Amino acid sequence: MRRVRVFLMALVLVFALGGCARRPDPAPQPDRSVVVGFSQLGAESSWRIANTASMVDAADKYGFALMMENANQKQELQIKSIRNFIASRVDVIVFSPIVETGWDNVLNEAREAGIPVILMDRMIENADEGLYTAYVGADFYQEGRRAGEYLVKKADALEAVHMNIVEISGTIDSTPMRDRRRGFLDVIGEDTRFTVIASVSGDFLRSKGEECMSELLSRFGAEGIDVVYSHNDSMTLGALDVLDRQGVRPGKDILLISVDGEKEAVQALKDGRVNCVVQCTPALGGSVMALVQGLVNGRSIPKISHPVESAFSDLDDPAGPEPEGF
Ligand code: GYE
Repeated sequence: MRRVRVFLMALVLVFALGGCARRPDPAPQPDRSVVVGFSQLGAESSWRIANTASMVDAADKYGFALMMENANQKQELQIKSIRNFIASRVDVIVFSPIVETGWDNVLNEAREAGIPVILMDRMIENADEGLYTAYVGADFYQEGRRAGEYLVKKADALEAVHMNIVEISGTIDSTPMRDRRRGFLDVIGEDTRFTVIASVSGDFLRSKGEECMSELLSRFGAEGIDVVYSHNDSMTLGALDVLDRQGVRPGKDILLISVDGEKEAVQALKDGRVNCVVQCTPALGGSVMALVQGLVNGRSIPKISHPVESAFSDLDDPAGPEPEGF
């Protein structure tokens, strides 16, 4: 009996020591066999450039091979890229639809080929839910509301009786353009202190923001405009250049409300040249690749994921959190 016990103890010891001596498992090797086809819509703004970098970094971290094509703001090129990804039999397609309509045929082709599609950043209109597997991007309607809520508070603080607003919008029929407008109007709509006197599209481009601002100033004069609501920082920075040249004091003579949170705009906010920056994060790559990993592992993934965002303005408590900018 005693001998059996000794033998068993020895056996336990051998296993225990064996366990200690075992080398740690090697670090997981990147799975380059997973191929992600990514159609980026363009390089129109700092936001877009940071977003592309975030996708490339995250794919690298997850060890996925990224087939990336940039469409230079042309929908036909995005459709061509998606067809190319289908023909190449990628594992997952990710794309940022430049506008909301016109995707049904190509997305049906992806569905027939059995390739899941993740919409990144922008949505598609009235989509048959089966045409895409998931959406990862901002809640643009809430961003628009945050812009409107800031303006209401600012008007209260200034005891403004009436304010003329001009809107410089993003790419017509894109999700951020539609929803940033809708959210903003839903907040200020019933308030008789506000009138939107013009809405022009600057296509999210700095150069067009500049053109739009010049045109608006020549149409209404600086005295005729109290507020510029610009759908992104690039266009706001273009507008600032024009205001500077024309001797109008941005942030004082005319209030500026912007969206995104790129470094230059955050600096302009700190300098009092922009009044409010609604945050929209371009860092979506990590969430997208986590979903790709989930799909590859056969897990079910959430249909809609929004990043947590806020807004920064000249009404904030100076002791509060500092915006970082990207
Ligand atoms: O605000 C703008 C970019 O779709 C959220 O597109 C994106 C927008 C962003 O060009 O700067």
